[in-house]
Amino acid sequence: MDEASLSAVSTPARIAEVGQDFEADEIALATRNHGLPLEALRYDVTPPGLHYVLAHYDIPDADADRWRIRLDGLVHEERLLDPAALREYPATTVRVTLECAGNGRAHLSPRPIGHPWLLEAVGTAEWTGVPLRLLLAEAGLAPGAREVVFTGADHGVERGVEQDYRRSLPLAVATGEDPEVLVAYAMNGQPLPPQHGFPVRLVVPGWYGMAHVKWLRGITVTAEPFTGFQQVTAYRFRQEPDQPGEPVTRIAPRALLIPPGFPDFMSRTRVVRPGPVTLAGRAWSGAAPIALVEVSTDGGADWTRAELGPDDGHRWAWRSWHAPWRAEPGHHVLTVRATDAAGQTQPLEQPWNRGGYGNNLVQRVPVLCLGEDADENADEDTGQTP
Ligand SMILES: Nc1nc2c(c(=O)[nH]1)N[C@H]1C(S)=C(S)[C@@H](COP(=O)(O)O)O[C@H]1N2
Ligand SMILES: [Mo]
Repeated sequence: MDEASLSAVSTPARIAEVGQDFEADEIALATRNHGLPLEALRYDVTPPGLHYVLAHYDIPDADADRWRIRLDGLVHEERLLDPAALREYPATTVRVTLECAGNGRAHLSPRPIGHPWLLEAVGTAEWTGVPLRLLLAEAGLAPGAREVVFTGADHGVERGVEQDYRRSLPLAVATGEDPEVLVAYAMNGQPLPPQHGFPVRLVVPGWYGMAHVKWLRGITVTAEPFTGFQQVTAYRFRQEPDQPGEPVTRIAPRALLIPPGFPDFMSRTRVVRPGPVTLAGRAWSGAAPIALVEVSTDGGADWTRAELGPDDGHRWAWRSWHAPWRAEPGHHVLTVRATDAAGQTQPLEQPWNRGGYGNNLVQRVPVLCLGEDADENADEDTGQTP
């Protein structure tokens, strides 16, 4: 009899045929790992239960009293930290918009098979913890230190490779002050919920989700670049499978609409009544602050500048925006695009790669505006939007 092997239960990277239905394993991932209901874009800080969730494997069974984070490798003094010890340091709180690098993947054609996010893999939270650079400075970096590898307590198999969830950061990022990487133990002032990394996770403001290692149990300073699965196999921009690919790092600019009007249950198509409608939403970028948000109500032919909400100093969190629209009966496609201060603008054509990472194609929202006689208050703002 053949030796049992992991390849029997673990599938290689795949791209769906154009027009191919979603597979049962994609649907299973989508129900385990929920997205932000887009109407929750209305909150400056996402209520924790509405923040998107992604876990590659299982949520570990974590006991805070027995939890230890081993800080080792190229340091002068190895340390064993526990969550209570982290709370002895002065607390730092940062408001951060977190987005999965796979957000938008399910809209790609052809579709990379993976977590089938449409556009809802985003959320904003206030994370509290200790700056990583303080912990590294206390342990003392030894000569030759180049990267820092973070290990989560979750364990699984991916494309035949058994592994702990592990990611690294270059030393300059790990010890940086802008953004400042946090070893976080609280979300919105409460202990981390199990699904968001209880008891301790990493937070890397401005970077896509994969860098924010949850259930953190190891911090290792190394001399060599880390070559683990989540670093060199996953999270690379590739057109062909054999390319090394560029690493996925910071969040590309994106704007989303708070869905206007009301939805059809199954199609989720938005329905509005004729008259003034306030279009509103959020925009963010991990590279530079948001500089411009534009809205199109004719599918992308004409663009008008939206008004940005107040700059409240939360550099690493999304910014609100709004724009007036007078809805007329018929079918419309609303589109919104963000530009950041580094000059990056969302593309109108899909930026395709095999992993479906960093796809910040503009959002398109079909809207049906009902006929005049469907509404007796056509001249008033119908209050269907915030
Ligand atoms: N240990 C561990 N950390 C992890 C992951 C994981 O599977 N295991 N998933 C990463 C990915 S891909 C994303 S998008 C974010 C999601 O964070 P959230 O669930 O708190 O929104 O966690 C990251 N950190
Ligand atoms: Mo992710």
